[in-house]
Amino acid sequence: MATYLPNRRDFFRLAAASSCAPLFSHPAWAAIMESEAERTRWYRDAKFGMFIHWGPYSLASVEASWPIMKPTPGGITQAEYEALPQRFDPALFDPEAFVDLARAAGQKYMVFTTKHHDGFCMFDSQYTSYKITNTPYKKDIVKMLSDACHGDDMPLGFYYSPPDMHNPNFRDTSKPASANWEGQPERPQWPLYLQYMQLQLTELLTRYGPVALIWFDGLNDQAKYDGQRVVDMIHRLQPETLVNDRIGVPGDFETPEQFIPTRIPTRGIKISGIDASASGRLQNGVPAPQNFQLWETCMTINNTWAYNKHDRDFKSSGKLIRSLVEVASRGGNFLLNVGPEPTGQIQPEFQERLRAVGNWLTFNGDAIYGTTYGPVQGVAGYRTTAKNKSIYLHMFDWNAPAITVPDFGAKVISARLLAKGMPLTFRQTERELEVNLPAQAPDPNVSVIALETY
Ligand code: H79
Repeated sequence: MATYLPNRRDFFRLAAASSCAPLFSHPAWAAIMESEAERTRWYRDAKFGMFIHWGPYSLASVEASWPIMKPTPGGITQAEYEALPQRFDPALFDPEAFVDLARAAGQKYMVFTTKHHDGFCMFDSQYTSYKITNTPYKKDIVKMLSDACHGDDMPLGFYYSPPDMHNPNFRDTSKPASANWEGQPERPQWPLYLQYMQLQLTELLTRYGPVALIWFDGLNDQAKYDGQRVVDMIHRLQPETLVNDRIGVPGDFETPEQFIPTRIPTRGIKISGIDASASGRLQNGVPAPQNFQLWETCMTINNTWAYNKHDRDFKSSGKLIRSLVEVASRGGNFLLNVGPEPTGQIQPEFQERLRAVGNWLTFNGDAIYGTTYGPVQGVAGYRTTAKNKSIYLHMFDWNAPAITVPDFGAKVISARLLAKGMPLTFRQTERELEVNLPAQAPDPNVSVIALETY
């Protein structure tokens, strides 16, 4: 029988309330958990963000950076790739249109590629000439986007790649990037590269207002970046900035890429590739709040991070809605990527899908924002999220006349269809809850049933 454990929000509320003894008797524990919760609160509540991969690579309909790191026969040459900035001129770029689109999608934060592995900077760094202000466009795109985000209270995070194909202190740039793209920490120049990273991060953290998070993409052997020093520096400049887990130290959240873990991630157990397997069965464990590991799945809408006119393999809006629900049901965030066109616009296929997800969230957002993993896991046909005394059943299958839910240790006082506010009749025993369903699913994608409990 499933036991309903208080969710993480409940825990922090309990720990914070002076009239209430914390669940853990050691006062240091409660203090640590509480301060962690405060730093990550906005992020936990946000649940859904927009990832943006944009750079001169968008001109060539090729993936960001990888064409020079792992060239394919007949593909773009490194020389051609490196010449792309000379033509980059996204005249139709309107940063407010990006923010408006994220809002319409129901996305609560944005993460932008300030520098991908190719080393090209979308900001006006004074430490390199390989940057946006030396293109025909000339303007600092990171500044433009930061201003638009801050003007609309949209948290903005910076993707920053530690691997840097352009910097001669990262690798011997007289050789093709494919020969040494992993970097050369054994060379005497390496400390100069680490200094370059520190200087650029200082620019990013001092010139562009509050930075919601830094999203490192360290690839392999991340220990060479001296991550703790980098994180300490970030926190000296902006204590509130969250940091992901790809610079050799654990960070604030883990980042499964292109897959959704099949269990709720717990601390001390790295989310592994095993969770990516299509046959990976859902697991029904519900961790105690203090064991929960904060995490974020990043994912593309088609199969490429950068704009690619040939990649027409778009996920449907229904699939994206279910992915968001799946992620939220395990306590995670969903960072969904767009690769803007070289014109500066976001292609209609992405816009349509994002707006469809946003439309679903207009009616069902209560079951996503501010929630954490639900008390029933690993079952077929539906997913659960939880917030305070509400439990939400996200119906993937609709099997009228009733849905049966195993006991989750809380007494239900009401059930209703969330989007319509329509009350549903139910019956609860010690073993299970049975909610009666109308014949037709009210939503073609995911219909949500809200349960209020004592
Ligand atoms: O920035 C995005 C990717 O470029 C980067 N992380 C996200 C957020 C990334 N890091 N590692 N990987 C992607 C996985 C590497 C996949 C690869 Fe490939 C397989 C590289 C080369 C073969 C994908 C497929 C990229 C080129 C072909």
